[in-house]
Amino acid sequence: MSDSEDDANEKQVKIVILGDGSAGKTSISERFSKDAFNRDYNQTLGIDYYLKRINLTHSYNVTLAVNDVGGQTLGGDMLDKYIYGADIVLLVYDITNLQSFENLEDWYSTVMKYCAGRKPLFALVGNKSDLEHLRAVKAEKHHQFAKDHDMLAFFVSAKTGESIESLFRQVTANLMHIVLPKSDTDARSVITATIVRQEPQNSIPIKPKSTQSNATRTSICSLQ
Ligand code: G3D
Ligand code: MG
Repeated sequence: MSDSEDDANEKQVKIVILGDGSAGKTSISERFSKDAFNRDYNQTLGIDYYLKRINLTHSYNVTLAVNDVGGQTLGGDMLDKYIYGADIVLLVYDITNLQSFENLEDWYSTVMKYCAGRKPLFALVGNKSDLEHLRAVKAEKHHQFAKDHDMLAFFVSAKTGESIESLFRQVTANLMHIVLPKSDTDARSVITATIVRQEPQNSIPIKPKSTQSNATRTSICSLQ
């Protein structure tokens, strides 16, 4: 997270999206950045990069640098570079694919290995919630994983757009210690919020301990 010296209310946040191939990382990135869902995706090779500026409060703007990492890069040479400096990591799985959920343990430990000195804010993202009838991962498992790893937890659908905007707004607000009102669901309009110094309450389903006192979070991610 970097502060602009010209405008203290302008921030840039690096978000890295990880998870197995076909979990929906590119679809989530495209839905958020372009409000589009494309059925004809090619497999992401390496990384795709999106920039989107959001308005968290009437005077508080954040530019999100969304890094969509190809699923085939777990264990790849470049993954440490992609993760470097991440403020937020979204761990995405497909709720109809149990293996994609179980592999998140490896994704999580890989990020932790590369960011030993500075844990980013993590969020667990169960994608394809429009396919509820095909669900292979129980919601309890989803919440338990998030609790065990001190993560925020979300269910979204890149296809319908459900909770996509809300996901990005909430993780960013949490990183910034901004409490968004409950009415801030998929909001595209100006949002009123209060900047607080202490831990946000009630607006986030699961609160990571790691973000409880990260006002002094550094922007250094040590590589090994
Ligand atoms: P990836 O970037 O994680 O590899 P993609 O995943 O975004 O390329 O998506 C993989 C497949 O899942 C794509 O279908 C895409 O259309 C589909 N998909 C992504 N998100 C959703 C969702 O929310 N709901 C549903 N129903 N499908 C989704 P194809 O057929 O191209 O493989
Ligand atoms: Mg992709």
